[in-house]
Amino acid sequence: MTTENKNARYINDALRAFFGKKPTYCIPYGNGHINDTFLVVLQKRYILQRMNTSIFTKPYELMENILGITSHMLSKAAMSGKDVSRCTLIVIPAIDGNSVFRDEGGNYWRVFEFVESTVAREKVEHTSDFEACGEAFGQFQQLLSDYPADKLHVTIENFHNTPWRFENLLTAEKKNTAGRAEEVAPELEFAKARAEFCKTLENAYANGTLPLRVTHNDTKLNNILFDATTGQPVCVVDLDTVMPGYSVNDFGDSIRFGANTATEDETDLSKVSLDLELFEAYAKGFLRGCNGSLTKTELALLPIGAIMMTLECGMRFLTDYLDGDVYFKIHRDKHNLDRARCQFALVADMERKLPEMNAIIERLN
Ligand code: ADP
Ligand code: GN1
Ligand code: MG
Repeated sequence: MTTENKNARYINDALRAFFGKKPTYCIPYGNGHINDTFLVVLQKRYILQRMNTSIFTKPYELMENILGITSHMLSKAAMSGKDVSRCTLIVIPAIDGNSVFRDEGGNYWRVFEFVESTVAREKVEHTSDFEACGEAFGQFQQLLSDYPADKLHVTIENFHNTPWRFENLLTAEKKNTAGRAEEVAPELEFAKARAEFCKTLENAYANGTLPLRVTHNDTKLNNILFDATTGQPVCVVDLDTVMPGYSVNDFGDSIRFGANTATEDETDLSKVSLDLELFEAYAKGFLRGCNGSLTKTELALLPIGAIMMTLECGMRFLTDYLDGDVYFKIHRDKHNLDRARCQFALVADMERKLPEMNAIIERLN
């Protein structure tokens, strides 16, 4: 059987396991870099995902996290009289009651309710929407502030351990699996010049000044769904990496993606820069959402979080390019290299604008 035929059979098996029948249609959906996502239409719409188990190696533990987090958020929403139908992901179990289905090829599948009347965005359209997005991610962190962190499984070890990501890059350079190390010498130099900077947050954690919180850890714009009519954020999705982490990284990753004047994979680097107006709008919303819970150190480190997440993400794209594109989905030749270059160009601009970022945060406090 061809790979295509096999895949079609696995999808059909998954659909049967969750719905017991063939849907009207089932098509690839969204722009995630990790899982295979499908929109399934029966009487209602659903999201079917083939989980990426080379990355998330313990799918049952992962789903235990998601069930725990979502029921925590649902009960809080219910208590505050909010619309519970769209406030978080809702897991649909398979017919046998399990939250995960394993097909004969060893693929793991899951289903969520489709969050209706929403859109995902790849680019900020209005400054005020980005402020609302900051508030939503801040609130997300607040909602989980009383979630027992020891109940959470670590789904990816060292996910935002930037010094570890830096070491991984050096290992990838040494191994030179895809024979691309020479080609990326300038990018490697760029990262190496920031080896000490990479340790900033880990050092602050080690000396007790930066707290661990339950954080989302993947706060890019397309992991939040906006109401199709009002444009307001309604639901934070992609809960696979909810783990103990630093609030400044949740702030930083949103800035990396959403406050870039270009897209994440822009090849014309003259278009890449940090939009300070968007930075300020997001910061305003995030601080409101966090509702005064951030410590002085966290507040002071927000701009560093933005630089750190952009540098770390650039290093991860570069590592993957050196490894032969085995982690992030790519859609063209050198896609990971383009993404890495774009992140590094943004880091350089953020470094230039650090005094302005600091002044904004001081002003907002
Ligand atoms: P990945 O881990 O690959 O990024 P995501 O879980 O983020 O996968 O899903 C990919 C995209 O699918 C999201 O960016 C979002 O646009 C869309 N999506 C995910 N879950 C839902 C849902 N329950 N309802 C509507 N859209 C969704
Ligand atoms: C991945 O899953 P997705 O596409 O929302 C990645 C993030 C990166 C991001 C870069 C589990 O996010 O860490 O910042 O790509 N997710 C994982 O766009 O590695
Ligand atoms: Mg995603």
